[in-house]
Amino acid sequence: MGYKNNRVGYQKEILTSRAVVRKNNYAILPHDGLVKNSIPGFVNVEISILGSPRLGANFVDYIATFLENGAQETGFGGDGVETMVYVIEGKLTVSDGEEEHTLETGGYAYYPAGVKMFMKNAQTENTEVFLYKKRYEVLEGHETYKVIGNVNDLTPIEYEGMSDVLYYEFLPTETAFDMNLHILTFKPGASHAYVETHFQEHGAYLLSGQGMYNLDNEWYPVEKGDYIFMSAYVHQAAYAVGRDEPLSYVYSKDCNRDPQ
Ligand code: UGY
Ligand code: MN
Repeated sequence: MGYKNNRVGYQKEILTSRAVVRKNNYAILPHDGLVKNSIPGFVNVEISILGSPRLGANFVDYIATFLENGAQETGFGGDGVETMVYVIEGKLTVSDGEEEHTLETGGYAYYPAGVKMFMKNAQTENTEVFLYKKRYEVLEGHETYKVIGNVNDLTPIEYEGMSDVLYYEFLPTETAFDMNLHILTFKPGASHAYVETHFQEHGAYLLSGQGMYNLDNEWYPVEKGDYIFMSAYVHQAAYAVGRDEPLSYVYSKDCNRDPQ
């Protein structure tokens, strides 16, 4: 616990945080506790590293705001590393150096390992994105390929038969892909049907709403702008609370591989 001077300078305020960090198990990183990082290649981009190997993840997640003329100039990912970008709000151009695509709000791109992703803000206003990268787990005889899409063009799936929990799958469900990015959205009052425990790990960025999240059998309040890391096997379930907005998050999940 610490103290900070408020703007007036003579009153003290006790600093508190909702952040929870249980390395190699789970973490909640609320938006107001994130700091800006300087990462080579990102120019005019405010970026924070979220889940990473230092937390126990086999991937790296980032939340980034591309300012006017913001760009990733040296190429994100590349040798052995696959990448994904999801545009939370704004307009972003992605390119592999040859073919260019402009992603609007809800747009996403997957680039296979070995293909660098160059990015630039395609508007003068800020563009906010969620970024993901992971070392690709090669499977003999299978190869992934570039995927470009927009969530608004996907058909939502009723998650495990529940009409108040919708699920969007960004990538093809083909064996070559060793991960997928999804959106899960709970109407106020909706919840998972049971507490999950599974081999796969997640990094989740909350896009809207408020909820209570069970992590390792502890319940935590969460809201828009929070990031949650869930390692392999950690207990996990959510209830959406609030009246208006659905609890909605974009999250990664590894898939299609047999553990060694
Ligand atoms: O796909 C999933 O495992 C997802 N239902 N997990 C989660 O929301 N924590
Ligand atoms: Mn899960």
